[in-house]
Amino acid sequence: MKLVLKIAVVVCVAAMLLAISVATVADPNPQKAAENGSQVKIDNFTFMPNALTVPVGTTVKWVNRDDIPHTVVSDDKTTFKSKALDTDDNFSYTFSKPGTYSYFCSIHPKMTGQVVVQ
Ligand SMILES: [Cu+2]
Repeated sequence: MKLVLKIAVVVCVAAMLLAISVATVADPNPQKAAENGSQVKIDNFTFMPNALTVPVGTTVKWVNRDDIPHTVVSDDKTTFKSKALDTDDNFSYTFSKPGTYSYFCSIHPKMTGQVVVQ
């Protein structure tokens, strides 16, 4: 009877450790990918990367590395709309719904980019 109890405790502890290791292994990776892939640099009249694919819930940050001001405005002009970003200014928007979001710079409308949210 005592041995059965011991085995039950060992199995329980093993299951808990497995759950913890799965949680710690599974969690940081998507987060890290989101952090690395959620920034768009604006330089030389170009959004880089020009098309960005992110998971739902990602906050995308645009940073203006150009010497002149730019804006980040969604094609519908309502989903997101930054003020004029001076050099090194940034603008962030969190994409909570899947879809393809095209955007442009309202000062230089030929500057366009796209965020695909999956
Ligand atoms: Cu611009």
